Parts: sequence; C-alpha cells; structure tokens
Amino acid sequence: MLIINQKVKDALENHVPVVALESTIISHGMPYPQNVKTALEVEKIIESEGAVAATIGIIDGNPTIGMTPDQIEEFGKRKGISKVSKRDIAVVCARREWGATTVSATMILANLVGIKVFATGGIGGVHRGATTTFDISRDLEELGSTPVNVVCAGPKAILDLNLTMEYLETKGVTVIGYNTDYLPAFYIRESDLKVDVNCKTPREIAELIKTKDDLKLNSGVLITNPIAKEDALDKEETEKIIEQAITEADSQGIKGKDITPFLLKRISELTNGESLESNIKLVYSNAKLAAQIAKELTNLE
Ligand code: PSU
Ligand code: MN
Repeated sequence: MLIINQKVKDALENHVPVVALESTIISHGMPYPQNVKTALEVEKIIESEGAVAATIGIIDGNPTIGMTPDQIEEFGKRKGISKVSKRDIAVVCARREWGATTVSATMILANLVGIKVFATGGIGGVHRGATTTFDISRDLEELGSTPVNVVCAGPKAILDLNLTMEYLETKGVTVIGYNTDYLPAFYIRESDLKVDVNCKTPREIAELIKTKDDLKLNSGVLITNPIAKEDALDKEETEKIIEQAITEADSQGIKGKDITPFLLKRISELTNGESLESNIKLVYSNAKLAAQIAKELTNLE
C-alpha cells in the first residue's frame, strides 16, 4: 500500500538526510495557489541544504512518502480532500480516497520508513476552552509516542499555550527553543512561557535527539524556531484578531477538525493576508533548520 518515492528510498538507504513534510498545511492550511507555491519552495529550500524532501499524504488510498510536484499541485487544487489525523488513516486508505495528513498522521507515516526529522508551520495543541470541549490535538499525543522530531514555530497562536506546554510535559515531550528561552507562538515571535531547553545550533539539537533515541525514550522532541522579527505579527493586535475569530467560530458552531482551518483562514482575512505571509515565511525558516538538523543527525549516525 505504501508508495515511497525512489529519491526518498535512495536517500534513506544511503544515509542522505531526509525531511518529512505534511500535506494538511497544503489542502487545509493555505489557499490556492499560495499553498502549492509554498509547498514547492519548501522542498527547494530543503534540497538546497543538501537534504531530500518527502512531502507525505494519501493518494487514492496509498500513503505516499515523497509526492511529485504534480501530486503537490493536485493536493493544492483538489476539493474534498479529507484532513487525516491518526483515527482517519485507515478509513481513507480502505476507501481508496485522498487524505491530507496532519502532523500526527505524517509522523506515523514518516516513522514507518525511518524518517526522523519533520518540518511544519505550527503544531496543533490544547485549544482555548479545552477544559470543557476536550479539544486537544492528536499532534501532542503523537509527539509523546512516536520518535519523529518536529520543527515548528511553536504551537499555533490560536491555542492555549500554557495548557499545551503542560500537556507536552505529561506526554514526556522535550520542548527545545532554537536560540530562545521563550516559547515562540507561530506568527508571534515570543510568548511569556519558558521552553524546556535552549539549543544554539543544529548540531546541539541533533545530539539531544540521538541521546533520546539511544535511551529508547520513544518520543519526538519539539523544536521551536521563532519566526524572524521582520516577518512576525504584533502580539497585542493579533491577540484581538484571534479572539474575534474564535468568537465567530463559536457562534457559527464550528467544531472539531474544522476549527483550525477556519481560524487560520479568518485570521488571514482579518489581517489582510499578513498572517498568511507570516505563515509562509515561518515554514521556510523551519524547513531550513530541519534540513540542517537532519544533516547533523546523519553525521552522528
Ligand atoms: N502548520 C501550519 N498550518 C497548518 C498546520 C500546521 O502552518 O494548517 C496543520 C497541521 O497539519 C496540524 C494541524 O497537525 O494544522 C492541527 O490541526 P488540529 O488543531 O485540528 O489538530
Ligand atoms: Mn481538535
């Protein structure tokens, strides 16, 4: 059932660094055509660092590790692709459908073939109001139980960051700040919450990952890479917009897996596209760092 791109297969066999990429960000996280342009550019950035990119998704029921540019284009355009978290993988595969994999589903598929480093924008986490809704992203659970290491710009700013950090601690996930003591919050460069450890170089991060794996801790680490100052959004202003978007989602009865795509889209509208621009830039930056970490990891092996 699994389709592995030949380039990715060769890289894995020959100790060439590989970086996994998800597809929910393409089909549900950004509008067309920016989604396709971003996804293709992210692959280029990874390749220019000397690593191989593997964009992961489900095509006609086949989990695909390393999409072709045509498949990425189709993912960006096609209507009705499901957003696939762990619980949805078997359904979409059994029904021979198309599925865009979230961080959790991408981690599972990456782990099946031995890819250790994965770049995305912002992970899912504990939603605001989760004490009554129980809305906690599967991403956190997966980080606690699957040894794939995720580079992101922090949990998305729409979440309850404090509860997200608590949950990650419960699941045994180390949160690394890349050259920062404070947790980045996606479009916002810095929150007031502390990360577990500040690592200064890709080498230092790779050493930490290798130590974790040697100790068979069986979880992923979360590498949080702050968005560049010039690409970041203003904290106070953005917070107001996030609150407005959440209020609108509540009043329209939006729930479950539809919440995150709704909020990302609405925040982009309310910021006249500025948040989308930030989102694209932070993904580029994460892809570059992920490739550098993957390279250092292969040097250590
Ligand atoms: N990063 C982005 N945009 C996105 C996502 C990540 O910049 O759309 C996706 C990832 O696939 C992540 C998902 O797993 O959002 C979180 O969805 P939820 O909150 O429903 O778990
Ligand atoms: Mn959810």
